[in-house]
Amino acid sequence: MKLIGWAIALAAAGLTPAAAQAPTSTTTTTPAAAPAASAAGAPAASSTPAAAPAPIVYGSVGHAIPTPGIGEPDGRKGIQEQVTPLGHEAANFHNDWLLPLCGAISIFVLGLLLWTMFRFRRSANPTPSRNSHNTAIEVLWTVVPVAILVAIAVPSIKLLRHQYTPPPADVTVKVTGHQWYWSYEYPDNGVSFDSHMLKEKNDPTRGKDERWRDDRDGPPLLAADERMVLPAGKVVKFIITADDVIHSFGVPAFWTKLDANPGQLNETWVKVDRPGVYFGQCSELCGARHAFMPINVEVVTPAQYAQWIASKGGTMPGAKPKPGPDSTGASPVSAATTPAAAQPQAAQPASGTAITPRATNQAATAQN
Ligand SMILES: [Cu+2]
Repeated sequence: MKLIGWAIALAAAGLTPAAAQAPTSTTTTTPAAAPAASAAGAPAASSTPAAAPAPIVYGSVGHAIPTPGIGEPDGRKGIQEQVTPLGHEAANFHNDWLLPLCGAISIFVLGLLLWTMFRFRRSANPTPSRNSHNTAIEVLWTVVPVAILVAIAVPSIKLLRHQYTPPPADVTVKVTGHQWYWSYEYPDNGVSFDSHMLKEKNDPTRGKDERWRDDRDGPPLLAADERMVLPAGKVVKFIITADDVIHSFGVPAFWTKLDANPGQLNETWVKVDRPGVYFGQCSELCGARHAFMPINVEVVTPAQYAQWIASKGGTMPGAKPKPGPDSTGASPVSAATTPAAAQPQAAQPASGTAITPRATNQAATAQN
């Protein structure tokens, strides 16, 4: 048994370096699946001899147009508008309690300093006091700071407790960080895919057939070719891990930032109040292209979510599985290869490599 485990681990490890190469080798081919229907986006049509992939329809599920200032930076100071219960609680704690408290303390200390400098200046106070003890003041300057710390600690610990006691999840998404892209897996639906940054049209590193970023995809450096789609008003559990080095899954509008560690699962949850497109980035320095692995989350109505799952070849929990060789209809591998069917050439290995590292992790875990 152990031998078989080792064999699997070794075989998988042999393939792993290919995964590390994936961003460079696949970005040139994968996005060809989705030529920009908009812009003068002629490139994709010329290259695919067989089944041409469906053109992108902006405004449809998976391609909703972001709202300026919501879920993305827009130059404003302060915290992004929050759209989850944890986000509301944390932002209110920061804006309504921490900031005023810090402000009040700073103003009080500054006032005390100025008053002391003026009142006890040498000309006004030629013979200084020789007091070295004052019980009342000593009690006060011990008790007041303790009271302030308690006043901060209580709501802070309450917030942590809410963060770490998630309600039962309606949807689970496994998020895996790779050098340098993200992959998302919906284990209950049999859907998984990779998400790469969209390059600019004039980027010399952009492949000939690679789709370029349109303003309707999102801001530069933040738009990705595939978005994680979530249903609004449902509890979503994120299981976060990494494939190679430490990444961090951060979406500011959700108040979510959690490290993605290889060989370890971190967990957090969100419940997004309203549909929209929300952008995030890898938030842990992970290598040369750390800045180029954005996170795109599109929140839609539950009905649209079910549609999207079906369009990705997945099934909703409780729905009848599709008939086929794999009768469960929920195999991540079959689901992962489905989108690639539209483009026969090099895209298939891309999905394959996305699965392989997970096999490595599982094999390694089986050893422990
Ligand atoms: Cu990273």
